[in-house]
Amino acid sequence: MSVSHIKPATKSLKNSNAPFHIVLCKPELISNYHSDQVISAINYGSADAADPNSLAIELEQLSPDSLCELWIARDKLTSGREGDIKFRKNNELLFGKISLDENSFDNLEDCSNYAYSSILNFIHKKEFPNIIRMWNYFPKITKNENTIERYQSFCIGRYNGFKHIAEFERQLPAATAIGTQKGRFTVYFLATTKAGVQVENPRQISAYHYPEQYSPKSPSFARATLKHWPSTTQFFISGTASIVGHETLHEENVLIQLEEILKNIEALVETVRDTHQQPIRDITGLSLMKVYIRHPEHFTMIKEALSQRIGKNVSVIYLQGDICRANLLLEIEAYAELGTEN
Ligand code: 3EB
Repeated sequence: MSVSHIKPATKSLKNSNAPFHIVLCKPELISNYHSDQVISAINYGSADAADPNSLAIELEQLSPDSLCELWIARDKLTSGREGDIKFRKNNELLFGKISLDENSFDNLEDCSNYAYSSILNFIHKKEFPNIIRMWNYFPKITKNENTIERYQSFCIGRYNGFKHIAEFERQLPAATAIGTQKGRFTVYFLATTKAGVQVENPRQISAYHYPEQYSPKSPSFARATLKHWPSTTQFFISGTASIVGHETLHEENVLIQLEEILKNIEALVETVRDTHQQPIRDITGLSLMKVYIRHPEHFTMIKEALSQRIGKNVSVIYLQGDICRANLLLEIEAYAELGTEN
């Protein structure tokens, strides 16, 4: 069984079985790709506003070599817009984004609910009713507002969007929710014609079953999703923190939080390897990681420790971001393309 150790950035699309790739690359490399195959060029900290396929997320990069998260499709894409949602799609996938000015709403809960209701209404009318993965970025995530934390308002709005779907917990995608310093309320997502497979973490309570202390309506996401295609499988790991059961561990120590996070990610990797028979041995078989660090002064320490654990084949981007619980210093999400050839 072969586990791919080729850097995704050097993979040839022609020989690939995946309908799309996610690569981290220097922004100037984007012009090497045909624009009708660019799903999105996600820029952190700065963006080319003139490019309709670019998406700017207001998170500073901590590495000196600034990278762009490039989503590239195998087949040509077309663009569309419905209400506030802009999308790119081909026969296999739809990538959507919504970016809202919170000031147009009474509060963050309404803004979040509007975003989620819009997205869910939109995808259920289209040929891509299955959301595989979602990313949420908005300012000041742990700030108190109207007696609750803004993350909780976001969760309530999101939950009230999902709750109209029958057995919605079984449809929840993998997700990330990270706080920016400023900027718009932004959600982007991947939807497909056929559903993905949810994966939960045996070390953690499912977020949608968290007790009420974290949010009056629990966070609506799965720990990971597997998306099977005819000849390959993609693995999307949600933002993962130093949480065991439902509790934060190691409040004071960012390096021990890192170790706990890697144990959580390892547990997800083992689950897809052993329960879902996927060809991935351990975390060195992941394709990329996005690392969100609350305090920039922790960057060098985390980079050194993480580099030793993941080897050279995992591409990593380090971002300054606020994690949704004040006592969490670090969060890591991951993605892998898992070959199926033996
Ligand atoms: C956690 O496990 C950490 O609300 O969409 C991670 C990933 C977290 C996604 C979300 C929250 C979310 O609870 C926080």
